[in-house]
Amino acid sequence: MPPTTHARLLRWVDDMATLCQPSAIHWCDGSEEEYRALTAGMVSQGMLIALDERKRPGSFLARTHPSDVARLEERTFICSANAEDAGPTNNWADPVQMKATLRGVFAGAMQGRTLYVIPFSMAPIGSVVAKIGIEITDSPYVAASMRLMTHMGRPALEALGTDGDFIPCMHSLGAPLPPGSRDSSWPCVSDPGKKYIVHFPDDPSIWSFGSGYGGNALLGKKCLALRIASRLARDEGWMAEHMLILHLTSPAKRDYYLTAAFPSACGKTNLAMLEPSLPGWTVRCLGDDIAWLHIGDDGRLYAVNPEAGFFGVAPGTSPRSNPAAISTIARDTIFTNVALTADGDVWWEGLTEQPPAGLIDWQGRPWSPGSPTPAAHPNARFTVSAARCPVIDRQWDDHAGVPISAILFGGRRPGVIPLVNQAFSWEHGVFLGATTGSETTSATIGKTGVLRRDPFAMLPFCGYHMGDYLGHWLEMGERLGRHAPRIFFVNWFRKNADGRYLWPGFGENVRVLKWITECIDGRSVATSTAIGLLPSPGALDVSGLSLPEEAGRDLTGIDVAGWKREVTLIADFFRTLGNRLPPRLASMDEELRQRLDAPNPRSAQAGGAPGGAGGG
Ligand code: OXD
Ligand code: MN
Repeated sequence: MPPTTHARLLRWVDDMATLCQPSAIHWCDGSEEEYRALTAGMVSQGMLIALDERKRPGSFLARTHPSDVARLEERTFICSANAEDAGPTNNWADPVQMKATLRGVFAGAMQGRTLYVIPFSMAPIGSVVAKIGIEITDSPYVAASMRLMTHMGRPALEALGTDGDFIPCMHSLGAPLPPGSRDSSWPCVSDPGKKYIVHFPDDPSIWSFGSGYGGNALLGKKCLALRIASRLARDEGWMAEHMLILHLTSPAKRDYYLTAAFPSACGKTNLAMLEPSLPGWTVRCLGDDIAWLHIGDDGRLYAVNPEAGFFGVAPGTSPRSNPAAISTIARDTIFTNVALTADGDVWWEGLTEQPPAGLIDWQGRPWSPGSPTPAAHPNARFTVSAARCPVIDRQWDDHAGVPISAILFGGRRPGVIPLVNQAFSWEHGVFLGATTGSETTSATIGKTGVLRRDPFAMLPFCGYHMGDYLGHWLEMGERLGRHAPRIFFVNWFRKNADGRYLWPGFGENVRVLKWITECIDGRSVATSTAIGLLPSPGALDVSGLSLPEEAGRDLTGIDVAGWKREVTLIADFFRTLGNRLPPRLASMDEELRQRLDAPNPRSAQAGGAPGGAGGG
């Protein structure tokens, strides 16, 4: 018996079951027993490997099919009624035709499998911003992961009541098991051209077919909490962003809540759990990937983490880069595509300097340091509940969220972009966010290390026209007025001519956060320049760091020639957004060009800088 009398939900599940022909239906309650049964079932079927109970209690390793290792932007569609509304940065398809195509590919897709019905809430159940989704899937890996990543199970179904609104999220691996056929350890559709990750923002609803991996399959995350939510947020007057949320406390015990938007695999998890190198400072984590931002009754901007867990990039995560993440994943974690050690534990590049002997790589092959490919896939992940994090903030699942005093943007930029730059105003901050560029990473299928514009780190996640999205940010600034958080741009990834990083990063990033708090508090620590407000000489606390002088100059100075090239690249990018680009952004690029042409772009600007610097 289904555990609900919600008529629309029952009708939808019935319709999907008739279409997909599963051999059984299981309504997930989110209990511990259910999680144990799901993982034990996968271990006996060979979909999961149980890790050594003493070394990594309650933890598992999944190895995906080699074709199913990352998000698939090429096969991600925004099917709004009008093609125009999806904009030039999204793939669009006609919603009526796409639904017909999808009904065709889903027909019989779950034969021989169990259909799981997963009720979940994005944001804590009962929060003013919470949205309830129901995911249907034939993947027990997805069902188990959704329990770690979302507020999943019976309470979400109860919150829905008998007629509440929900977002239908339909998922299948696309690998039916007709009688007599053998299952594989990672069923999926191996031809990327036959996978679909489809959003219908006007319904709203989501259909995903053929991939069992991460954001393609855990539909609460990128599909609901970013692509669908960004469109709802625009319509309803809030913001759904690709941002971490952190709580910083100074030695004087002042509290600051910050959000930061960096493209995928650019260190959001590391910053969210930072262990400060400066004494007296603490960081507590509220989220590492997504923030839902709304204006509270007091006019300030509040952030809620819609997720309940972390789906973090494993390679590079180490006791040095992120000690809190290492403790978080000490137990009760599902690892995907990492290497297996001879004693039943996990390993990935960067975890230790020397790889242990006897490794098995992510594809199940013996691996040694001479092997031609990495032991862990570069986009290997850990999936773990937020509650396991030793530095989780006590307010991380607060219904109202936390008041934000600064928003950071950033990307991987080996040249030009300084370590930190404060926007003159909210409007100028929107310009900085809009012009975010970053080298591509292995979080998505495709070439890595290529500079691409990734406005607000939302390029793969904005569920409507990017030009309208930028307009929405400008409007939110007008509504926030004097309560608007300060906006900063950071770049931990600046390199010298030999390709070496100039900034030590990780725990030392607190030095930049410290300067940011001084800006928030109105201390005069910044100098107005052509590009924004840069740390005044001596204002950035680099005590105890042995930074070469030219590193300091490159990190906090202006590469005028580089910026002039940047202005042209920005103009080229803005042109791709066509006539929906807010004109104010185009004029800000032109004003930047003029400021760079002025006699001294490195010092205070005579009349060039946009107003409203607000206490540099
Ligand atoms: C993620 C991503 O998984 O951005 O968070 O790709
Ligand atoms: Mn992300």
